[in-house]
Amino acid sequence: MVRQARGKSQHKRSVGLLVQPGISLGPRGNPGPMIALGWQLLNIAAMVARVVVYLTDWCPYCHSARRLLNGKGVAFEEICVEARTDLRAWLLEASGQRTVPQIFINSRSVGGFSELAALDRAGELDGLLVESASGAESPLPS
Ligand SMILES: N[C@@H](CCC(=O)N[C@@H](CS)C(=O)NCC(=O)O)C(=O)O
Repeated sequence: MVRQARGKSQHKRSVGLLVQPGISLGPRGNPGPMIALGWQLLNIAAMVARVVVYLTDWCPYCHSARRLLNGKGVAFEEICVEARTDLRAWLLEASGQRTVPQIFINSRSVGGFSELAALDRAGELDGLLVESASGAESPLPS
């Protein structure tokens, strides 16, 4: 099953449009908070990587991965591998791991939630999320 989580690229684009008024307008002539908001919205709009999460519904680590990605405002696809021995076998080959979630950014295996969170702590995740998919990446199975 493929679901689009928060995954509306139109939404991302329309959010980006709010940035300009955010920068130029502020309450009582103080643009500070609006600039901060503008930056935040700009970051959300810039999360353009293709993110795919293979998961199961009941898995706590999957929920944690979802929460982290939602917190970043990034659109991602969820592919449920509950009863999918074919996808489980492919994931083992592609990631070297047997557990879920398995996360791919622009078709590159990032690992599970622990690895995703470690990348975030190291300050490296945002950089990966703003790298746009070139279209040359190998397609991922669903
Ligand atoms: N360190 C991994 C742990 C993931 C994990 O243990 N996932 C459990 C489900 S929550 C799992 O896949 N267990 C084995 C299985 O379901 O086959 C991560 O952070 O993603």
